Amino acid sequence: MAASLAADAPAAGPHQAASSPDNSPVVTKVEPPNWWLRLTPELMVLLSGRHLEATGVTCNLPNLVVERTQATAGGNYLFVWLKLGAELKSGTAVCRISTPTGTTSFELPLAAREQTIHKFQGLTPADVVYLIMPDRFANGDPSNDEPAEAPGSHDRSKARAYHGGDLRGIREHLDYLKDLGVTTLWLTPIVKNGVAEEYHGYGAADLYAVEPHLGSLREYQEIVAAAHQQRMKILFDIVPNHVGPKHPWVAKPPLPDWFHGTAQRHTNVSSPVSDAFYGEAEKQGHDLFEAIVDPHAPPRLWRNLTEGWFAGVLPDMNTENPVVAQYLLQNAIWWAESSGLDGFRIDTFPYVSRQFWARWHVGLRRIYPQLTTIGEVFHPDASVTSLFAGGQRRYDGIDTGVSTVFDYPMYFALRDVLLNGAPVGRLADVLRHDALYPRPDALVTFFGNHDVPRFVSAEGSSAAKLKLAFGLTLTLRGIPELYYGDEIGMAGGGDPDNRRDFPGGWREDARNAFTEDGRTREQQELFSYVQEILKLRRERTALRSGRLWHIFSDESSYVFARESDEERLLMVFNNSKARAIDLTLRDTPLQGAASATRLFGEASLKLAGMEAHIDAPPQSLSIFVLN
Ligand SMILES: [Ca+2]
Ligand SMILES: [Ca+2]
Repeated sequence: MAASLAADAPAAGPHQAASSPDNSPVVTKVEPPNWWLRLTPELMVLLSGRHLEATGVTCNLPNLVVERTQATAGGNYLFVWLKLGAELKSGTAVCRISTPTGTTSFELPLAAREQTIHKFQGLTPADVVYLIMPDRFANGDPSNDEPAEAPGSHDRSKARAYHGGDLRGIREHLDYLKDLGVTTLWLTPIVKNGVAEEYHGYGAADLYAVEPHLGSLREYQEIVAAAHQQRMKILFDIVPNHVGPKHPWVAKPPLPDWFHGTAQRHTNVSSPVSDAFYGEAEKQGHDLFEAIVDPHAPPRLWRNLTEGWFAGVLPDMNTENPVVAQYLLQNAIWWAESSGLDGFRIDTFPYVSRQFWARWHVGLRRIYPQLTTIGEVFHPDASVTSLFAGGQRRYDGIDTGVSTVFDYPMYFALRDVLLNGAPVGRLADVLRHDALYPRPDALVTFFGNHDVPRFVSAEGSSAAKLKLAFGLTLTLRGIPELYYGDEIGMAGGGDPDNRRDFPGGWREDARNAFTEDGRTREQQELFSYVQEILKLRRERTALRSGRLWHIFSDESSYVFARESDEERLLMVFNNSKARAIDLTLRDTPLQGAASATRLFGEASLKLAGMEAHIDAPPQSLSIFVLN
């Protein structure tokens, strides 16, 4: 493999050797940079450097055995597979590399695992996720705003430049998040990125380093520890599908088939067929994942989606290559073990083969059985999204292993109902598809994230509708996810306008919305509304884990119950003008209720035997407990 690549690309790497006084081997990078005892039986180390055509590799620690090696890309890389014996003791392994032109060595620190209690916790429906884009939340350390290696990268006046937010800034505001009532932070990717406009983190240039604008590995470890101390959890945003265009692998891949294609020759993520293929009248703005989960679709209909380069520019990892798969699995384990994180949000989930996910999850769960993984499947149809959920095998026999997926179908329905005047019955229609999911209660519900326009700025929106979006997301089944700043009604259009700085996160900001004094009256009203429902969620088991029952649904209203062992709650959502709703509780889990007490909102509810009379104010959500 190495020889053929060198022949294909004679101008690559080896020419650097001309500056070297001799052709002696050099190691410039070790991945992973360290590992742990009794974590995995084997470890694959990827060395970068020059003249690494090893004839032998030996390590100095007893019970650390070099199983095999493979030099590639004309000696620019050396893979070393190590067997870690059960008797191996902690210490720094020094491994000596012999080549025809000399010797060199690399070091691999091997440590005992730290205590695992209160780490790798995973999520439950009692959790509420808060999504933060670290560059845009709070600047805790102005000294890292423009790292020496990235001159000109920091400019708050430019929407696509780094703004200075960082990990320390988030850690310093954990009390704000605790006070709001969220339990789990999802930070967009923190790995080192390549260029000035990759403040968003989805263009990795080094999968084993923290982006210097955001801080250091130490600071990531500190924020996870601080969150755990506050009984909060942290989700790591991981992107096995691709790296960024500036990753050194792009110019010099470790293996000829490290990526799907090369920088010069690759396909792009696009569907070879139009939306009309499945009868859609017009472009719906999402990729045709239907073809990936369609038993009748030959590879021609989906291969571009799984092997094409995302956005035409993001180098697509060849996850079918077992060496690539091992690299990516080890990388996920390394971040987990290094930090104690509680789960992974998985980017671009459908764009990676289902077989890869199955194996990746088996490898991960062997070590971290509780860890939650959440797949991003950006699609409005539950018959599509549910097929990616783990814990089941359908026609292709593959269990992806992913704990759950985002509830994009509910996202689309919430926006359609609240903003576009779609019938409220759309909500019940989404919910009836829960039969397709192994764990519908763990679906991650949301009405906003960093990829869509802010809810309050979308056409047809209003402050009242934003409240309803919060109200429904926090009372329907699932694990809710909130997008930073929506709780104070932050505005913004499409990417990157939907990623504005949180007001008060920078010392020079005129207002500090992290404090009640710094919030405007409107911001405080909304903040209190969200805080109050989150408090109810903590107090009421039925809101967290209760079974959801439809009670009433039509064009403009949806009335639903949540039933736990302890209690029965009734939610009344009215999307139109003030109205009365008469309904019967006969043959529902609410049958036999003698009284109703309002916990939240302005509606009234009168019970007369099995019959209920509700007066619902315009555009409102109310919560009752029935006894
Ligand atoms: Ca900073
Ligand atoms: Ca892919």
